[in-house]
Parts: sequence; structure tokens; C-alpha cells
Amino acid sequence: MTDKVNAILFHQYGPSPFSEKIRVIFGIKGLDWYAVEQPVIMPKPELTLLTGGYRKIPVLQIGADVYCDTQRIVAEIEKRYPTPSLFRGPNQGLDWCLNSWADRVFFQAVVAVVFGGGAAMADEAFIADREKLTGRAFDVEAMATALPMMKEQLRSHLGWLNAELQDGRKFLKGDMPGFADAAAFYNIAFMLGAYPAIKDMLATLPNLDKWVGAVHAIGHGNRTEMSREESLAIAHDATSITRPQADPHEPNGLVPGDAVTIMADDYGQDPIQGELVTSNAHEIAIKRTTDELGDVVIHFPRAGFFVIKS
Ligand SMILES: N[C@@H](CCC(=O)N[C@@H](CS)C(=O)NCC(=O)O)C(=O)O
Repeated sequence: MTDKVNAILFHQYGPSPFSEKIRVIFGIKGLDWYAVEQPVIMPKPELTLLTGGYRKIPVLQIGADVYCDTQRIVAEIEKRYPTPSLFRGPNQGLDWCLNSWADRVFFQAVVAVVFGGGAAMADEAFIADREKLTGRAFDVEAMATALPMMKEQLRSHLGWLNAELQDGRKFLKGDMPGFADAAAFYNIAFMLGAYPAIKDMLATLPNLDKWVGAVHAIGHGNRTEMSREESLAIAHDATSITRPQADPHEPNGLVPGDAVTIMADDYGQDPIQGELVTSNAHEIAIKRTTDELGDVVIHFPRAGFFVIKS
């Protein structure tokens, strides 16, 4: 087991679009990783034990450190495996902006088209689960009615990516693939799997169509399967590497040791309680202790998450 304490354990499921973003990043960096398959709908008892209640996918685990949200996962992978970098030089701000666009505006247009177009995965249990997740009706009929409008939205978003590639470059930032490519690609990969008619639209966007092939060819690095039970045993046996650190510019005076509650600001807001270990402008980490796992440190991004002092 000791050799797996520093291994990448990736909690995911095959058709998860956000997981695809990270799988492409494993490919870009040529990493070895373990896939821990999680259910597509609740309950997810092993995952929520590890995360303190966060149920979204994917989640990255390395030993007793648990990283929630792809924003935080990307930053951690880049920190631990800096070569080759996901960024072209030090100016990284716009890559994060593009990622935020892909995860919110672009993703919402893609979801509307995929489910309005009749994706097979939307059975009764899936719909009930996603209604609970979002607190809104998952109305497939309304999405089907809106499909023509959403296709227009989608074409416009895809057009921006196509325009960025018009000088013939292979990837969005040049000759080498990086974060921008993984962030822009996963929504298109999701559509290719669940809404094959997207191929007709891609055929009208030749730069983008070519780029899809190039990103697809990167692959996913070197994947091995691991059971959920083994991943929990690793969390139990490992010790977190995260050290307490105060943030001198913390806008609300939070300090290590404070009891805090963290929740996403969009859907799946399940509050997660713990003791603050470290925070800065882009990261917040809390410690939780359970009989089953002992101490685990759970990491979240700041953008897109609310922190409330308990
Ligand atoms: N902001 C999150 C979004 C993750 C997300 O919405 N993931 C989807 C699957 S791709 C999800 O968790 N859906 C509900 C579920 O699987 O339980 C991130 O970047 O990781």
C-alpha cells in the first residue's frame, strides 16, 4: 500500500464530462493514475465519506488529501507534476477565465443540447437525481422544445473556438496542448458521446474539427482500476501533507483552526463542515475527522465556492 500513498486516485465515471477534462490533462502530462469508479447518481457513500458530503464528480485523492472541483484538481496536478506545463509561460489568468466560461456558460448550452436532443442516459432515476441536485425541474420536453434555440447558442460558442484556431495552429495556445485545450475539449467530447448530430455542426467548423482530432489523439495517460474500498484504506493509512498557513490578505479574517462551512455557489450546494487548515485567493482546505478514515484534508477552489464561518 505504501507505494500508493502518493499515487493519483481519480474518483470519476466514464461519461462524466468534467472527468474528461482531467483525463486529457493526465494525457498531456503522460501520468499514471488509478480510476476509482463512482456511481452516476446518489447514493455515493464512499465518496461522501471521503469528501465530507461533496457529491460531484470528479474528485482527486492523493493519500489523505482530497481535492474537489476540477479547478482545484488542475491546480494541484500542475503543482505536483509541473512538466510539461499546462500553461504557455507565466501569464495564466486567461486560461482560468476560459476554464470558467467552459464550465458554466458553454457547459449549460451543451447540457441543453445533449438532453434536448434525447440523450439515452436521461432515464427516470437520473432525472430525479439531477432534479434534487439542481433544485429545479429537469424537463426533457422543455429542453427538446428549446433545442433549435440552444443549437444557435452552441454554434456561437463553438465559433469562438474555431476562430482562435484560424491561423492553422494545432492547439489553442500554439504547438503544444495545455489547460485551454482540455477545458474547451471536454464539452465537445461529451456531445460526441451523447449527441452524435454535433458532427454535422463540427463539419462546418473545419479548424475546430481538426483540433478535436488532435486533442482526442492525446489520450488519457496510463490508467489502472482501483476499488472504492482500497481508496478509502489508503486515506485511512496516509497522513495529509497540507500544513496550516494563514492568509495575510484574507478578506474576512479567517484563520487556521476556524470552524467553517463550504458550499458551491451553483448546483449541488451540499454544505461541508470542517476546520480551516490553509487558504489563499484560489484555495481553501479544511480538516475533517471520522472514525472510518481518521483525519482527511479536503481542498476546494475559492471562485465558485462560498465559505461561511460556523
Ligand atoms: N464545478 C465542478 C462541476 C462538476 C460537475 O458538475 N460534475 C458532474 C458530472 S460531470 C456531476 O457531478 N454531476 C452530478 C453527479 O455526478 O453526481 C467541477 O469543475 O468539478
